[in-house]
Amino acid sequence: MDALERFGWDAAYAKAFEPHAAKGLTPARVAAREGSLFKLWMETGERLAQLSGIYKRDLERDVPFPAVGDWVAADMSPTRAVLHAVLPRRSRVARKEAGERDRLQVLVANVDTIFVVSGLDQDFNLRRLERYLAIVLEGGARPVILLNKVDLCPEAQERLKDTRAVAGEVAVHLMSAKQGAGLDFLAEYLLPGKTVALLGSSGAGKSTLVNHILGREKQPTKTLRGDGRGRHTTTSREMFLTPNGTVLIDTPGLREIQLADAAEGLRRTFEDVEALFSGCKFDNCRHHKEPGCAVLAALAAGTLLAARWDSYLQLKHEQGGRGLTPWEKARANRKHSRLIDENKKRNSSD
Ligand SMILES: Nc1nc2c(ncn2[C@@H]2O[C@H](COP(=O)(O)OP(=O)(O)O)[C@@H](O)[C@H]2O)c(=O)[nH]1
Ligand SMILES: [Mg+2]
Ligand SMILES: [Zn+2]
Repeated sequence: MDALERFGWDAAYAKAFEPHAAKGLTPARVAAREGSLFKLWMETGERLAQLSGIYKRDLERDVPFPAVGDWVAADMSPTRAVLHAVLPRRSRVARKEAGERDRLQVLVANVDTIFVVSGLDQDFNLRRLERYLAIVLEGGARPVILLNKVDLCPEAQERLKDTRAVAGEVAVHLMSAKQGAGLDFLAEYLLPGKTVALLGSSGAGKSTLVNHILGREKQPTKTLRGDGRGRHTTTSREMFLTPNGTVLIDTPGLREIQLADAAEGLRRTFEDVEALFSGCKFDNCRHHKEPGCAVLAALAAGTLLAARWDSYLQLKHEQGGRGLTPWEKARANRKHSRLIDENKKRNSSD
């Protein structure tokens, strides 16, 4: 296998690269970013490259900002490596950029599997997991949920059950990165030429798992303070090659994960919830107070947990404004706020 293939290159990428090859450019994969420099992995080794002037100018329009995992076309002249183009992405994980502007930030690109890592300590949060699932499913990668720090959690089995209830088809594994326990499942995902990225809150144990897989202390891990919050943090996304030839991407914890457009991801994350809608008596049921509403019936029967319905409404609410005029957006927001309030009232009167 040549070097590029070890980093995930295949015939389809080679095809997409043809026009760039004709211009004498070299294929490479973005392994990390350091300020305005991109660390590229290529056939002959590693190099730092900057964006071409034209590419920078085009960023204002429609070319993507290169992300870790991207395949790019670069001019590897001996004096200066310059990145000219990004190949179409096969998958990506993107969130809405923090702050007001409705811009997309691509965290990683061209990933086969995403390990969504959650600590079984204060970190455990089903609502946040739903958010991660929606984001990952939207971007076309395969999510796998890892419940880490099983050594710290006497209720691990209970939590596994609760997680499986929201995970649908997505696999869930209990493990301890620190003790190296419960890691047999890794063999199913860590395959030569495949790319696996880790996502999850800061302190969940991502870098500990990366180090375990690499068999060396490559990524700094945190020393925990008394409150369970870490101090040393992985500061950027970085790609590694495992001993068996899997490309592994560690990421820093995300403080905020706002959904960008994720209609498809939400549909797949909440298939069980949306399946109820067809059982409502009225086609235009708003699942509010309508008679014959299958959602209200499921909530009353306890087959749909109020917290999950709340979560669904909340995430739909965050999606609500997309593509609408400000006036329509305000109206949609009011409607969703009302539904969320109603649901809260219903929960507290249980
Ligand atoms: N008890 C326990 N601690 C763990 C486990 N995995 C990671 N940790 C600890 O959790 C802290 C944060 O781990 P780290 O890998 O830096 O988390 P990251 O922010 O997700 O990369 C460190 O102190 C690790 O030693 C585990 O399975 N069990
Ligand atoms: Mg880390
Ligand atoms: Zn209904």
